[in-house]
Amino acid sequence: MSSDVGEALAQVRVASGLTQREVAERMGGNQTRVSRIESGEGAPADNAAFLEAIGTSDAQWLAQALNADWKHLPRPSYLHSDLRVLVAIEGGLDQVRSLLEEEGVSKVLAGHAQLLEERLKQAGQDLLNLDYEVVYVGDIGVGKTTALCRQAGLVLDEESAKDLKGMLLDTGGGRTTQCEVRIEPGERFSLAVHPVSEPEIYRLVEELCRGIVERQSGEASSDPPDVKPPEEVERALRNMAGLVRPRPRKGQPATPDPVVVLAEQFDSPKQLVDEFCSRLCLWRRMRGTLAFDGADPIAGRQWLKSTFTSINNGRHEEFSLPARITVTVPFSLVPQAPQSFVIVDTKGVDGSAIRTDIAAHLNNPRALTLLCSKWGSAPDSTGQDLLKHVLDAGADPTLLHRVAIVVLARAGEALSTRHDSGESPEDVEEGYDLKLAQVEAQLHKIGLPGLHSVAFDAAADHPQKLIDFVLGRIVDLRKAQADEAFATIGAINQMIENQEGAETVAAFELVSSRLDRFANEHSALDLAGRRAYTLLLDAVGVRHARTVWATTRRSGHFWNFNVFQYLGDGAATVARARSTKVVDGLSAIIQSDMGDPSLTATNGFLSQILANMPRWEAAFLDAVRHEARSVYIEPLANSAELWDACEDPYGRGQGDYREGVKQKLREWFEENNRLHEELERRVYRVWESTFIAPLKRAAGQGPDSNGTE
Ligand SMILES: Nc1nc2c(ncn2[C@@H]2O[C@H](COP(=O)(O)OP(=O)(O)O)[C@@H](O)[C@H]2O)c(=O)[nH]1
Ligand SMILES: [Mg+2]
Repeated sequence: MSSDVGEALAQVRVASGLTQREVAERMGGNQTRVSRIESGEGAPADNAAFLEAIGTSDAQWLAQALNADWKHLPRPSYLHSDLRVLVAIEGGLDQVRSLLEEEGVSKVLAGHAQLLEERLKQAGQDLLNLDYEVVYVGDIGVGKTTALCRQAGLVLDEESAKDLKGMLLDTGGGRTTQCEVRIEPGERFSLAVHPVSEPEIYRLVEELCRGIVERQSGEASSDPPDVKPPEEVERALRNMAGLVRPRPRKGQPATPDPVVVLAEQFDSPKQLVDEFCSRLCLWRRMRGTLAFDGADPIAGRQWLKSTFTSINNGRHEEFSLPARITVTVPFSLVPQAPQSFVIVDTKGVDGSAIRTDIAAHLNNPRALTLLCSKWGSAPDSTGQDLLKHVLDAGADPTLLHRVAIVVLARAGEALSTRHDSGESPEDVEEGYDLKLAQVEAQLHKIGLPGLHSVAFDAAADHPQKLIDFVLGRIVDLRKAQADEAFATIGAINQMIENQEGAETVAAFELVSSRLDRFANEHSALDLAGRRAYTLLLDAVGVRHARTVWATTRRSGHFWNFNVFQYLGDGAATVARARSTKVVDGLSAIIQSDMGDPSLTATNGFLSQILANMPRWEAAFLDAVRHEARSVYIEPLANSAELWDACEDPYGRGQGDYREGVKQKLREWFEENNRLHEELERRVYRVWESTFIAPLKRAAGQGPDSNGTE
């Protein structure tokens, strides 16, 4: 027996309110026997007798868990917080498997049973897993890092935390966090840094130097183009190169910028860039990890704070410019929760949240994304645009369970909100309620009702408020998964109970043949209404010109504007317009069958098909996204001529720069229409494999379970 048995048995007894002696009496034995059972040394029969003596529903569930074979799901810990759901799922999987293995089960029934089995297995795996990520997303300077440090206890101590000074990660007046930071619980305080690539560092230095030279030289216009890298990157690079701008001192003459002084010594910008790069001493900055080797937890926190800040600012001589930092801390990030949490601090949104890193978090089924908003503008347009974008290009039915809004309040803001009447709220709580009602109304207006939101002031509110909110979202998410699992189990039971009746068989046959006919009629999609690249061209037209330029310099791969992501999402958006029509048509047929009294026996199954359709559609759209990227990435990223032609006119005052880029890209896509055709072929193929084939299988018309026709 495994070591968690005893602990689980003891827990059940404690929850029942019985003492060891009382249980011993009920069992007709002595207390020593009970205490042996609770230390996990009891034989299976002892454990069963112990649980029977206790007799609560928890005891019954644990008895079932101990009895189960766990043939379908890996055996969970007997301390698992969702043990009873998992026991029920394992039982449901057992039933559906035996049905499938029965002699002479009809192909139609087998198809249905397989769909139910897949759904239930997935639910079991989702619920078994207790690992979650909490991801903070929002504009630069809204207070993401501060809020997450409060939530996860990443502070020096409570006192300094209340002054917002003692955060273990770097916080500041915006433009502070250099890169994505992932915080994980582990053995000890440590840091792992994944650096920015050398070619990218070189490009950044080039941009930094060009910005300075153009500002200095008389030939630049009064309004030189913006070519500087972001402030936080410039700060880190200057620190790394020992070329820090001097602090202005009152009453003293201004000291010149050392990069300007350096520039004057060279004839060409290239020489300046080379000098800057050589001063970075990248060859010395090869370290990837660093750990605190002391034992004192307070010293460990201080070490983390100062080491993190120095790496984040380029002041640690062994580390290069970070592209991603992983922080490990020797404590749980949400203490007392049954789940285990990793926290992710994303880089502040600069222009648009439509970024590959943020998209990856949103698509992660284990991640809860918190869209952080300023008080005054909540829900920030950043979050609204992001949600609209992903909803247009995807169909993940669980996405909105995994996103929530956090309104970050600052001193006095709660009381500044006004009732419709124009009156001020009486206290902070009322101010919060008013604001959240406004947020909800706005979300309703853009078609996102039901999204959860919370208001939090890192300086004044107890962190428990934010912790409870996060845990509440995870509880909701898991509850929705458990409810779905029970609905699937219900459908399995209904199918098994009715499988023999002649009427039922006829009803299933009829429903199946309709589904199959529908699948055959829709195995080819309608023609695409738009081109996949339209979304990209639209974005080029509205993103900041510097951002567009930066991506042309990186052949489309800029972290803040990734051309291939837009192509993928663009293709998915076009595909979604086509698949939605089919999904709607199928839903209508299923709903009408569900209203037919002669088909009642199939209702459980049909509602499972309805619930599963968004998953098939989401898989289709993911596949399309992937195919679009793979079709375009090679030819487009390697079109050096195109990218040069796009990069070159920047800052030369030749009309609207972005319009020019848009035009050149459009021409390229039109010249390469064969890529569009290739993508279309692949879209047809993935539609067939991700939507039509599983529908036919569920209708009992596909290849059967062992793969033979
Ligand atoms: N007064 C006040 N300042 C805050 C609060 N939260 C964050 N700040 C300050 O706002 C600045 C930006 O915060 P930071 O967490 O670095 O923002 P980020 O860029 O979103 O990570 C810092 O100077 C914080 O101290 C708050 O609740 N109240
Ligand atoms: Mg930050």
